[in-house]
Amino acid sequence: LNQTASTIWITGLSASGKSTIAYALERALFDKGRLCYVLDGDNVRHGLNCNLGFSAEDRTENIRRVAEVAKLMNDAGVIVITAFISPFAKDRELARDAIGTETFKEIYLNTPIETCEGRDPKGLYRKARAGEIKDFTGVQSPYEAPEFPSLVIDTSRCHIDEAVQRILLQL
Ligand code: GGZ
Repeated sequence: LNQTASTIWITGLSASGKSTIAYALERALFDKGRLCYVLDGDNVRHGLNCNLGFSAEDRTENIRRVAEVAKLMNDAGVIVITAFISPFAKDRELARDAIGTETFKEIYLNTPIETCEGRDPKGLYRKARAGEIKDFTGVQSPYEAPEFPSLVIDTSRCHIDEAVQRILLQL
């Protein structure tokens, strides 16, 4: 390997398109023969982070562990794509510090909350509005937008293939 593997850190609201873009990007990199892996709530929150919920403290610990795993995988030569809301700017900065500024590419999905809420694939926004879920990001819990992301993508205006191409240009 003549180059450190990157971590592509995708941040944004629930239903903003993080996982969809992450897996499409993984496919595109795989087709180029690159070793890559997606970390998301589905493969991390059920295992490594199964003891964590959605309080601010638990989200911070979730992101800290994900960043350490991403760093290890980058050291092993794997391109890592993360798809976590990661709502707190300070937690993303700690992730950047752990992974390395050159290696960490922050991709901000600024899809409007109205679009995310309209998609509501798991009915979580509806439940949050009904008070059946507390601490839901964008409803009762804050999302702090990145100040200087590598890239900003609004998935209500940008087709998934175009989003993948724009991210590939960052690598
Ligand atoms: C936000 C929640 C919550 C609360 C459950 N707030 O759209 P999803 O369902 O599939 O993805 C969301 C996922 C968020 O987990 P993360 O690990 O990405 O969050 S963080 O980075 O803030 O630690 C959502 C579901 O979990 N979910 N309850 N209260 N999202």
